Amino acid sequence: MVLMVTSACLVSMQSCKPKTAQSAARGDATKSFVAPGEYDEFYNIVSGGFNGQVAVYGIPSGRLFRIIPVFSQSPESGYGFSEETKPMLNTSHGFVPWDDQHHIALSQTKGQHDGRWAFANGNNTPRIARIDLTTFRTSEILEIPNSAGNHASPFITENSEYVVAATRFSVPLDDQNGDVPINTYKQNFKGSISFVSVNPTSGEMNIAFQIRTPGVNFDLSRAGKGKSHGWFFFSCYNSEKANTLLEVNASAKDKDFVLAVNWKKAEEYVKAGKAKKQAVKYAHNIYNEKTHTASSTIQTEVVVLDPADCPDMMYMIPCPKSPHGTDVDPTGEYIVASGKLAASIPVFSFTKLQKAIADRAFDGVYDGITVIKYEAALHGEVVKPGLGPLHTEFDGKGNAYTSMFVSSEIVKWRLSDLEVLDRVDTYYAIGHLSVPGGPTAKPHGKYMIAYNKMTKDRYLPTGPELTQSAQLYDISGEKMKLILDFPTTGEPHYAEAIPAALIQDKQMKIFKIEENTHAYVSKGEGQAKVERNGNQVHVWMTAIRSHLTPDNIEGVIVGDEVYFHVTNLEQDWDVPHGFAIKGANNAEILIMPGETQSLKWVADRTGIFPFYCTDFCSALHQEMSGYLRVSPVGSTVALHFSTGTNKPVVSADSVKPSGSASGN
Ligand code: RUQ
Ligand code: CUA
Repeated sequence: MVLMVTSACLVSMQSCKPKTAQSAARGDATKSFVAPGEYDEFYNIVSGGFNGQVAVYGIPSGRLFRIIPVFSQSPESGYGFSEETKPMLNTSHGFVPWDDQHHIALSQTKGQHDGRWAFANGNNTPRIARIDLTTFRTSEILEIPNSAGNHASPFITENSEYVVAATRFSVPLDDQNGDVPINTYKQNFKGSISFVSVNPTSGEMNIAFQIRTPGVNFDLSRAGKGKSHGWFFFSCYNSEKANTLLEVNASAKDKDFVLAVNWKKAEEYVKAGKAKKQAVKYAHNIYNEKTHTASSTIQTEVVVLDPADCPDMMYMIPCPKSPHGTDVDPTGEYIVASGKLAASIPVFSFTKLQKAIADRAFDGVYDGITVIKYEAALHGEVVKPGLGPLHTEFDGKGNAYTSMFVSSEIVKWRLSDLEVLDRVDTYYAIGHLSVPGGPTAKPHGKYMIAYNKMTKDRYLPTGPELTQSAQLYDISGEKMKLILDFPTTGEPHYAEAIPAALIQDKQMKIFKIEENTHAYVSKGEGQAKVERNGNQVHVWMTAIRSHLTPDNIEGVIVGDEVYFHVTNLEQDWDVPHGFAIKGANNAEILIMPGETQSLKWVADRTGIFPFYCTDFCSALHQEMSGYLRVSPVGSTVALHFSTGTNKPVVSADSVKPSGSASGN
């Protein structure tokens, strides 16, 4: 199949569809079969690409369990629509309800998955999110200043000391005048790498420091581990510093670079006071599971290291042709850099890199950064592996698996002697691949998942847009075997799978109502009420099978902003209630047991507006509803609420003009 790929394919970076696809493409699905009622072996946490969310699948079944709202509003749960969650999407640009989510990093302790958090990058408006794996909800979002295109992110160190964020686009720094001609790229555009610390107890993120870099494009990265712990490796392209037609102009040079950063040394420089304060603006958003409310704070300062002040902190390793993935093997010795246009895959040795630095085996300087001699750091090259290498994962048995976009295949090769051992087709044009635990010191192996960029004929067609194509392979034997196709949502890029046993027993089942400190909680129906404050009407509402309290509300006037603060009084697992009202300009809210969430609704006309529970919660779910009456401006209808009783008289005239809210 590889032989059929023409060089035209290679140059245009387009996938060439294998001719024999249908015959070779059938897998042994019995190995992915999980019987009804049985559990999967792994949770697969998958990036959502342009849907801005993160999805959770079971492996080996490929069943979809959950879409976790992260950077995009979700009308299904009310995330980003409810008053409590809107601050999660706040940025220095204001409310940004969408992003492009590419990479996942699961928290690690001693180089192994610890099942606490999943980190996710927002590519477009640079952000990193932290998802709590006990709630499968977004707990925190941190905006990254001095960045434009947070692509090389959020890769993590072996004890979750840091997640990183390196900018894809170099741009003038945030405190510079950015109003410069684009063709002054070489003078004015700079790169930046952020080291975001992770609090070992709470998980809270903070920008510990940034490093200013030459104005290249950072693509991907991996932390060192084991012997290379303390180092970070970033692939960069556009070392040409082109600002137009990058397709051609950023591929002019024979070699770009892998940037090796000694972050332990960077920490020392920060301690020694070498980092300079810079005025910036970025949002830090945290969701509090006790108040069930997010807060957003705008931060105004970062500290930045300039490599010119920090000798020996980083080195450039030459790397053929616009490297994409830079992946570190489980031992921490090998750094695999995949040049998208290269005919071979260079594998660097951490030991040799250290020796090259000690021996000063240098090859000049790139924009102030010492360049290591290519051969001095090289373990060797995988020769003719396939076309368009992108990403490499590892099985912990000394083997590496590299995705080949152009030749649509995965190539298995041996780290020690760089010999190609096996190859298998993907359908089609694979981007990322993922072995459970592949980026850790102890891969779980067994399976490998391909995330393909083209779907073509793999599924029933659905108009111009096809579903996304993921494929599962059994890698337990010598030969890789296709065992399942499963469609995915968004456009998955990277994913990480983790043994179910590490998280399934830690799941939060309910929020304790007695611990709910929401500003508008009602801890029982007796606390339900309606109050007016100017043109704002606040409704303290409760939900329990199968009624809402209050369920009759009158005295709302056209133009009022009504806030429904709904507390779900249930204390049983799997009994959410929803809340929706006719004409709402936002979404529903879905409220978990013990939780309070608020929906804002503006009365735009007179009339009766039904509201109801949206989640089929009981046999009498359809009865779980109520009515809100809106009267015209100047009306004398008093604010009134009730459940289960009617007011004696229901006419506007009979209600006292000064009547205040009253319940039953
Ligand atoms: S990328 S297909 Cu955005 Cu991770 Cu490589
Ligand atoms: Cu509550 Cu349906």
